[in-house]
Amino acid sequence: MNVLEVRKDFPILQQQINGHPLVYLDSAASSQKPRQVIEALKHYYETNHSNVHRGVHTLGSRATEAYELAREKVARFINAPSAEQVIFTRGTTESLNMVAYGYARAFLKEGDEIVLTPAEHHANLVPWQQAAKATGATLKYVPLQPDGTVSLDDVKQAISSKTKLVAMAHVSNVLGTINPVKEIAAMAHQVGAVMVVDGAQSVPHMPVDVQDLDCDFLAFSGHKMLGPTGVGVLYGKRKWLDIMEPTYFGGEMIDVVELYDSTWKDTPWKFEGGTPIIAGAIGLAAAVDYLSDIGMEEIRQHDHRLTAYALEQLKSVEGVTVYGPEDSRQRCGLVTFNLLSIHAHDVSTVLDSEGIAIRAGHHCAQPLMRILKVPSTARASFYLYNTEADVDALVASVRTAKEFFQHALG
Ligand code: 7TS
Repeated sequence: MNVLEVRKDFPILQQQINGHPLVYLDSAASSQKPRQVIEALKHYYETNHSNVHRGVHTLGSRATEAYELAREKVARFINAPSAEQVIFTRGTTESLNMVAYGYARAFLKEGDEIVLTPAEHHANLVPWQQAAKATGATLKYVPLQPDGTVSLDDVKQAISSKTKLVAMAHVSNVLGTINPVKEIAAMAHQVGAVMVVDGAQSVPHMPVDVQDLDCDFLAFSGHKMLGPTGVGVLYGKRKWLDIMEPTYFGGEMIDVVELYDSTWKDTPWKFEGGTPIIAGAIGLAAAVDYLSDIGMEEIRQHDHRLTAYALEQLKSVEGVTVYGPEDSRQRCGLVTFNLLSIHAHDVSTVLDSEGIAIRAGHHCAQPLMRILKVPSTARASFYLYNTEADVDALVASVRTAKEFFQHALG
């Protein structure tokens, strides 16, 4: 992979911010888009747009074909056994809520347990809290190791015959930790529980094979993997999708509608009520093509190299605290840190003045911030268009911020 060639595909990166070349280190929040994805959207709207699955005119057939082809491409990308197991949603948040409504609320009851970690993104935490309240089930948390990793012994302790659902991020959006979700899925299955994997931070950065993981559900977002905003995916095992009720009722998802009752289409269409996310799915398919052409293993290695380099460089700055595992092999694509006791928003503001975009805040993981005993952290996240020079610019700017605040604080 030639990063400098890759960068040419991303028009947004060719600009100056505050008088400096843009250094975009916030892909974990949302990635930038290559020309190929932007072109696919333009081409679709300029030549093929129409509503899908209805009418018999030519544009309708073209749009339907492109939409269903997108489903097949996404299915191949995650090695789903069939395209019918890929549901297009608005993103990870909606995908997880659909499992919380269609599976957890429908099948869990009082006394059942849902196993999570306290490092989950709110999207993989709040829906389970709500499902627990609605069903009388309880939440059980696997404690984190001091370095933020999850130990399989602790998971074993937390899982029991009461466990009905285990939900975990494949990669933490704050610590960057890669969780052993394949092994955890096997443990969940031993007690008859389902394994829900939040793949928002893994699917964009590494090969993810749902059959190899043997997860029951996988949720991810298009916008973090070069695709447009407003589209994401819920993958599910057929046996669950077939028995789950839809979340949204109305047009598109029905089979026969009577005055007092109705029946639904088969999966996945029964989960896609209303006009689906047609352009989003087509844009996501273009993103999947782009990623596949480079190769996910190649991308994983590139992100890993940058993460290892950033870890080493940031640690060399006195006053920087880095969170998460020391060993970069346990991480994927991001480094979260704080500088002295300076608020991460202030650090981020100094970096922005030098054209460097990072994320600062609680990263939608408030319980984890409490464990780390900080109100917020700064996070630099990497993707296929980042270079070692980007990391050097980050570290130089962190040093500038340190000098600035030390001077200002006297
Ligand atoms: N799960 C994880 C692990 C995430 O990182 C995110 C988004 C979500 C779920 C929710 O995804 P959405 O597309 O539905 O919003 N994470 C971040 C982040 O770390 N900074 O901004 C968004």
